[in-house]
Amino acid sequence: MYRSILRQSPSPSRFALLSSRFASTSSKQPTLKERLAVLIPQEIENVKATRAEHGKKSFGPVVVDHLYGGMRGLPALIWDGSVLDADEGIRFRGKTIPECQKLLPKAPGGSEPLPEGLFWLLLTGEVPTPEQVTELSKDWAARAAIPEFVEELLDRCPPTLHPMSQFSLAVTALNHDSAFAKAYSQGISKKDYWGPVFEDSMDLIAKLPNIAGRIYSNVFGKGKLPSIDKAKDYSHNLATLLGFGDNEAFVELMRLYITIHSDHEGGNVSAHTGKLVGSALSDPFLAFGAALNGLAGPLHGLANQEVLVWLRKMQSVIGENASDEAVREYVWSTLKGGQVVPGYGHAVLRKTDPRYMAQREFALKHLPEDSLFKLVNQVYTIVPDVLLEAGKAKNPWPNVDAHSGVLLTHYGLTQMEFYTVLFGVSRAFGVAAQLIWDRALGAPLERPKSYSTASIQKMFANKN
Ligand code: FAM
Repeated sequence: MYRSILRQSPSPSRFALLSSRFASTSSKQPTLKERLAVLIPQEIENVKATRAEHGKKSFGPVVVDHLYGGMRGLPALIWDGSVLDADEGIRFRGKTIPECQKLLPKAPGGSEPLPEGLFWLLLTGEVPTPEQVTELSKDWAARAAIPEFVEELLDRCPPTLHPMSQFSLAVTALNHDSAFAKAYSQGISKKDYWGPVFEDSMDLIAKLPNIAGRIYSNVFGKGKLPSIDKAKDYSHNLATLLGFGDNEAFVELMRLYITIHSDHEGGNVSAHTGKLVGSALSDPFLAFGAALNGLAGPLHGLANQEVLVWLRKMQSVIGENASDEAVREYVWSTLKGGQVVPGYGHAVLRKTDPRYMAQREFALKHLPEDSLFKLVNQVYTIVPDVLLEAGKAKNPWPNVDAHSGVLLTHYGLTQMEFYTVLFGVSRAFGVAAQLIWDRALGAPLERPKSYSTASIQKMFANKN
């Protein structure tokens, strides 16, 4: 049976083999685009073979509750970049977060993976060489400038406009220079879509630090934006634009943060929105702008802001260094007020999110004595029991958002309204990778069927 190169986790020996092949055929290692150009025809054949063999097979029943229940768990999408297991958590192309931390190239002197490597992995299923990652850093730095009219657009936003609204506005406006939109209007053939979508995706990712930095500076009065350093990696430049480039621990945090927030399989609101909008052949800027609007919701990415708001409110009500009993009571009062406990629960996960654990490990290494970190730990020992006792949430354990704000606050990035922007910068990596593959594989317009309640009643009348 046909087996895709993309599904294989490259073993160290295979990786060595690939590297030596590159070395023997050319002194310059292939770029990401060159590598994709090789992989895409193979994957097209792989999908063809899979559909020919399994295309008419049933995937289990669709029940009426799926239609009313937010399609929870309904098998409906294909995305090879990452897969989420309810108990184990996310794997990027088959690799867990600790494996990515170990295998992906690092900055000199750094110990967290460079997100450039994660993007390469998401797109190709292969671990890039340090040289390939450096080339990607350089490529993104060269594409980083944003058009003057987008700068002006951001400068004219009132500081009271939420940073996520400003973010999506600016990203949508980048469509002005979309290579794909231009190529489409000039009659590009379907089989070539992925090329300009790749270029747009690279531009999109590259320009996000300048957009995020400008929003941060405008909204929180941080003054003139520094320039990016073309010799530095993506996370370093993002940190610089936020005013934290001299803090090596913060730069390391950004590398880890972007890596773990990049992708969470295809069905979450932001990833799915990007895919859906892209299926109409909207270019990557329009598709990702839409994804950002989904990420801005409090049940999704805005939860990282909500966690800090909730923790601070709790401290103002029960004081700092409160007893476990006082924290427990506060959690109950949140639930009794008809609100959710932000940062807890998940639509798929049924265990503590490994993204939470990766951030906890980082905190234990870099800020074990931080008082807010101690509060997060205290909350971790209390909330799951309360949620279990309340009996509604299917997953009482913390998700990624329960931890991220504490780390950012520790280094002085205390403006919680900005936190989801950083989530958005990271999520671009997954959405962009998915858009490139969707166009390469000719993914069709998405168009599921909706029903009315009356039609459901009629369909099942007199049937048990
Ligand atoms: N606090 C209180 N109630 C909760 C809860 C929480 N943390 N998590 C779930 N529930 C409730 C939920 O509201 C629902 O109540 P109703 O039956 O009254 O509607 C019930 O438990 C069953 O929900 P579920 O099946 O366990 O979860 P869902 O799949 O419907 O929703 C979440 C998943 C993430 C939206 C939900 O757990 C939640 O609201 N959590 C708090 C917000 C949050 O942290 N979101 C971030 C998720 C994160 F991973 C991300 O996307 N970035």
